[in-house]
Amino acid sequence: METTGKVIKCKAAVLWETGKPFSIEEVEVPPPRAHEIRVKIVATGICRSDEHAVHGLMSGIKYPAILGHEGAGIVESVGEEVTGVKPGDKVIPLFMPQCGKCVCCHNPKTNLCLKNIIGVPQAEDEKIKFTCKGKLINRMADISTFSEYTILDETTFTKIDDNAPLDRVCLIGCGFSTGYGSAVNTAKVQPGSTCAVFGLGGVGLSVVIGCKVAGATRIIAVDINKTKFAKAKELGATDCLNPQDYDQPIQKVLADMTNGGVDYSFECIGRIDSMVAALESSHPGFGTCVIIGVAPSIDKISFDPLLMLTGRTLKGSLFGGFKSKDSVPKLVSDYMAKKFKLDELVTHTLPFSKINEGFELLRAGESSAKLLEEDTATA
Ligand code: PAD
Ligand code: ZN
Ligand code: ZN
Repeated sequence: METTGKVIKCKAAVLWETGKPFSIEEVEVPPPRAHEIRVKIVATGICRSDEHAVHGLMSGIKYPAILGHEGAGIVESVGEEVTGVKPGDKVIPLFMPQCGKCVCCHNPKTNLCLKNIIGVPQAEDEKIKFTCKGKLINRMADISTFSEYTILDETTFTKIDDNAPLDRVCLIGCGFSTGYGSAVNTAKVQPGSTCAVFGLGGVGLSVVIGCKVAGATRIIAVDINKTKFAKAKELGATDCLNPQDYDQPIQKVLADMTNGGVDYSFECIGRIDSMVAALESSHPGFGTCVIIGVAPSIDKISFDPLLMLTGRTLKGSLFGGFKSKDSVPKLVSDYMAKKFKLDELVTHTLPFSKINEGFELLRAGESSAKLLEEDTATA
């Protein structure tokens, strides 16, 4: 390709300061080094974790930064020693890397990789791949999908089916896999069980899909925004509750509805009070609560220890427990084989240049997953 080996100048959404809107800027993306590839991002979703990062609430991100971690794209060029992928191949960037070498990668009980930002912080220069107006721009989760081109280390991408629609399977890069896997891997929802899902954004709706695929017979969806209920029902929720409609705490309402509590509860909001409510709504003796929502690290969770002594299980899940490099291609194939729904999660599709409008939709609670696609006007 004519760009191979050269610096590419392209558009990216730069967050110069936390709490400010993104600026669409021209950035320079260097050629990939050994063990890296350079990818043209074709579509990217906006996840609530990006919004947390806008406000400086995700640990491990330095600013100015290019955010975005739910994308899909096409390989533009490959660095030395990269195997198994060539220009033109379709890939999904992985915010949870899988190095295949560390103690966690070798352990089937976890999908964490010690290369992960949540595990061991990487050297500063490892994170910096972009420049803009002479300044170094930091990255999010070492992948930064809010850019027309991005550099990916071989541990942070996976090749997918050549026929996969990138404007759909990008959701497998975060929200879908996170929710779906939390049900089928982390909780291991059993057929005939009862589930409660707190929060019906892209993640919570994907939990609903996972519970349904796993054979749950009752799926109770909880959200303060009633406009989310129609989609939740379409995807498999059997009951929808707005906590604001009740005088009692929602965990009490759930316990009354389910003969003492649910088999599995999932917190997909990122609020400490909802995490405790989700735990309290799981049945004593055998209930399992899975925390998925990301709360600021300064928040501390506190609850009655008796909740644990009486036999509930509290778990957390990142990326739905999926070992990313191994699992994402299979999830893409399963989507193409129509084993689960995904298209229903997309509520809006915007050109990349309207990224700030996409975030406004998220803040207004009007969307579950928003996609930003290549913007021919600004490409
Ligand atoms: P979203 O903002 O699209 O959805 C959140 C939903 O929660 C919305 O429908 C809100 O109306 C609803 N909500 C807000 N407050 C309440 C409340 N008090 N009671 C009930 N419902 C409420 O977010 P999302 O689906 O993109 O992400 C959800 C969380 O999951 C968020 O904290 C995000 O950072 C986290 C996340 N975790 C992982 C992971 O790997 N663990 C991955 C991706 C996202
Ligand atoms: Zn995400
Ligand atoms: Zn690893």
